[in-house]
Amino acid sequence: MAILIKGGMLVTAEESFSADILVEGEKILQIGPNLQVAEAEVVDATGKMILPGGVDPHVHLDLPMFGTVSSDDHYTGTKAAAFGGTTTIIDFVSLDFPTLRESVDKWHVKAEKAAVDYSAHMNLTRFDEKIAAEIPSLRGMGITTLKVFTAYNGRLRLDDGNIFKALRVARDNGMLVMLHAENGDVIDILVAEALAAGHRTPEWHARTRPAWGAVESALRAFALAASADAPLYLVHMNTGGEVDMLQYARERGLKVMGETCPQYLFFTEDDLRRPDGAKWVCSPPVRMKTDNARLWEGVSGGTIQTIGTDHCPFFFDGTKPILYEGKPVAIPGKELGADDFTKIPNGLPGVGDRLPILWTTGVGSGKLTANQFVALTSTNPAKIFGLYPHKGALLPGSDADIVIWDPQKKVKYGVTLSHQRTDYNLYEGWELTGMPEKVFLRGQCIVDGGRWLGKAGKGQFLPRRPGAPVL
Ligand code: DUC
Ligand code: ZN
Ligand code: ZN
Repeated sequence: MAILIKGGMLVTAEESFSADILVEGEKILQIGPNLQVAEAEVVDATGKMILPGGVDPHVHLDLPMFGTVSSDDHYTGTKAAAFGGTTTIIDFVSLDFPTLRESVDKWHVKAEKAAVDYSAHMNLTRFDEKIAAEIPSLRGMGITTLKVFTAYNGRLRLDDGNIFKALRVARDNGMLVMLHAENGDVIDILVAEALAAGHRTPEWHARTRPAWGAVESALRAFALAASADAPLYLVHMNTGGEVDMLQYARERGLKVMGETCPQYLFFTEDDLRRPDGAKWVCSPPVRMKTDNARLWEGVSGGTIQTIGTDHCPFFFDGTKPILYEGKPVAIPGKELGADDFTKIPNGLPGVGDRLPILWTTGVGSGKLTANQFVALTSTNPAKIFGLYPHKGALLPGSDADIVIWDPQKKVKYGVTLSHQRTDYNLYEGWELTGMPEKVFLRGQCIVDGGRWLGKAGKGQFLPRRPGAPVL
């Protein structure tokens, strides 16, 4: 039966207006005032806001790392996403097999239990003539984005020449290169020195990965992109200096874009000095208050285009089970690095926290308009990653991925409200105003208040189009 959502305030990236939405099957059929339909299930959204489902362009699910695995898989992570109002996620394919094709095929097997719609970026962590020749075939697999690293020497990093070559292949195929910017050489030296000096605590994770490495490698990659006449997307921006570099490059007409993540807007090295500091260990690390502030300027002023999460959770204490869907689960986590910061699995939970946290701290505080919030968390990622207007939009013909948002709902947020499969939440005890009330995925209600109506395997793989716009 059709669904008629009545009386809500639609919030898009451009405007807010009162209207009804008629959903037929998986799509939005009609939007307008006082829609009358003979046979439809009516959902009263009076006093609520209607947002397009969130699009998280940066998550890691079921990712083996540090002798363990990130604790959300493609089912649990996408369920958590849905509870937080996100109906599309983009994961990463690890280049673990000889060919791109094999790596993508293996990833599909893991990903098919997703409960919301999903796609993937390709981690381009090896580059030679064979890989270069195979890249164009990724388009046929629906993958149009390549992530490269300037850190993790000997494992993930490509040298500048190969990044330049990858940028040219991407340009010729309408693909987009994404950059993890840190200085791998400097990190390796500082880590060795820190360990030799007996430094073992989590704060050394940040102290051995200096902000200047992120700043200089971001600018270096922007220069490579300019030289290759190719677009580039800077992931997980974490320093004020990167905002400065992005602004500098964009003012000069370079086709460069940026993403930050909530953790870089709120947390600092001081959090790493807490007794439970390992909870905040991620790469790149959280920085200083001045970085938080400049990143906020970047998102509110329009220099930064998207807010993703880099969701990659681990248990804080993976020796103690938690109950997940009624069953005990324990997965080795941050305790692996209790005596050595280099052994702490890198990564944080966040896929379900993103919209609730940013609504209160961004829209509630006046740093963002509701329209900017939608642009940063849904519409812009959908556009940049070739999913718009299928996703990221409230338009006739778009997928009916719809969040009924209660702007008045007050909660004390934390691990019991977020559905991420881990034993802690970075925002424990935060007082939030504004939460998702109902979440629809292609016309199906999958979250209704606290009730989970979704199912493993109901998410669809989203093949993406090449030639997506540079915003
Ligand atoms: N950073 C993390 O902290 N974890 C996963 C991948 C990444 O880039
Ligand atoms: Zn990264
Ligand atoms: Zn990442």
